[in-house]
Amino acid sequence: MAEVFTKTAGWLDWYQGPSQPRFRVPAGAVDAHCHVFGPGAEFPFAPERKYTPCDASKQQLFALRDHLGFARNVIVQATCHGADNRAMVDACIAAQGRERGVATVRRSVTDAELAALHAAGVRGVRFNFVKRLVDFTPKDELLEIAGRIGKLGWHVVIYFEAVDLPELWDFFTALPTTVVVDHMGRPDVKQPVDGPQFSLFLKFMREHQNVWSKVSCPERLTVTGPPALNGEQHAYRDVIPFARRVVDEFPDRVLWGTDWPHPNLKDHMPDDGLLVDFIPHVAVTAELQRKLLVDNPMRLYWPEEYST
Ligand code: 0GY
Repeated sequence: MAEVFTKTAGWLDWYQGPSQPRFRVPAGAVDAHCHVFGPGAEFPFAPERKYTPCDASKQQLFALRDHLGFARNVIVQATCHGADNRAMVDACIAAQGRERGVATVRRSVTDAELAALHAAGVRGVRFNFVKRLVDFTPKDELLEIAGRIGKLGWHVVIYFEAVDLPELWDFFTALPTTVVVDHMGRPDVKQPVDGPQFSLFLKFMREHQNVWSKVSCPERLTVTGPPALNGEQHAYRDVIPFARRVVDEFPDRVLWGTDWPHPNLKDHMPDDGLLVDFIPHVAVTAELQRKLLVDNPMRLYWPEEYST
């Protein structure tokens, strides 16, 4: 009998019936950071997980993609599934080329398993350093994995919090692949955009041309909170200067994603339609929007279909 999972106390379900965004994403736009959770009865959550989510199926993800006007998604393996990539792979295969995946693998992964992941649409691995989400993995193990997946043309996605960047700097700058940072390295947006913490992140991108960033998750980073229900002009306004600075300075190395179904949010659950309305505040011209939503993710995840 399938195991029955009970979601973690305080866990909010994802937003039902998201609004129609006012901002129309360009044709061919990619939501480059989202997840699937289970369903637990079909794809059980990992024993080592730090939280138990609600179900968020591939059909629900595809419906959101279509509703928001995106053409494609990149599904990032969530920690609640550990290194069992079956739910993500199942979604990628079902989408018939409209989804790519970022997996979690251990050192024990075989070349045949990597080849099967590639065939399913996986183009990267995620290394997670957020202590509330994962147990520590030795750096030599991660470097070994990075060397192997680099040979497949894959990249490494890193997730960490801003206070940990100094300690992780040497490891990150030793990675031999393209490196994609989740959510701008989670800056503390109470600090100034020109302050020492975010300046270090900008230096990281400036000095290392292989480093990209997702300018995602205003709902996670904000202190001022969500937009008013009427969709006020400055949704998540305290995050805008940070994301805008990254887009302006590195327009060819930025990605954007909804982060649906928004794991671990306990204060408010964003309306994904309003999250899309955040985009023109951080990528302020049609050209920047095209780079952020189409050119950059296509170059990274669908290079065989991408031509300038
Ligand atoms: C995110 C953020 C979080 C969680 C995960 O894999 C995950 O569990 O990524 C978080 O809790 O900050 O990018 O989805």
